[in-house]
Amino acid sequence: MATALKNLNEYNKDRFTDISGKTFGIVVAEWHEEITGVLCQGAVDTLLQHGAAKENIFVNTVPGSFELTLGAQFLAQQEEIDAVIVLGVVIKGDTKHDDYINHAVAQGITHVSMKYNKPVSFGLVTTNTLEQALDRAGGKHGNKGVEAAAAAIRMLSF
Ligand code: DLZ
Repeated sequence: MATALKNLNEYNKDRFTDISGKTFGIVVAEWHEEITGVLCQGAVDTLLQHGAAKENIFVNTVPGSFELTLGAQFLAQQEEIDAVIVLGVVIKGDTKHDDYINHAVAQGITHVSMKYNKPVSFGLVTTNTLEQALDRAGGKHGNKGVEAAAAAIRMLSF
């Protein structure tokens, strides 16, 4: 498995486009902001490391993850934006709110991506506990903001 992945990465290496002239919109939910802030930092750092210019990265916040879809649409509809990165954390509670929000965001941003023919990457951390969310925001399971940014870059190279 590790070898196969390594080969895949070798193959993809040449297919990463130059993103120095690309413009990115990031939309971040304010719920669990101590975690979404880490996701956002990971996404921004990844874009910068791959050559994006700081002035070409636009970060916007929305109240909660449910609002991420409209936030993504506000960004995607702007001609100068090349890709959108969506970041939020939804933690399971006593009710089914998490299910509704997660499905709405997944479907909503897919729709936005198709409508504007632009990458819109899904950086929504959906967990049962706060600890699991922290594990995915710079913890033992990495940083999903980094992964979402990498997915956007990869799709711009398609
Ligand atoms: C209401 C709500 C709840 C219960 N939980 C979360 C959550 O875990 N993560 C999140 O990003 N947002 C949550 N929200 C807020 C909703 O996403 C939304 O902002 C409100 O329902 C207002 O539309």
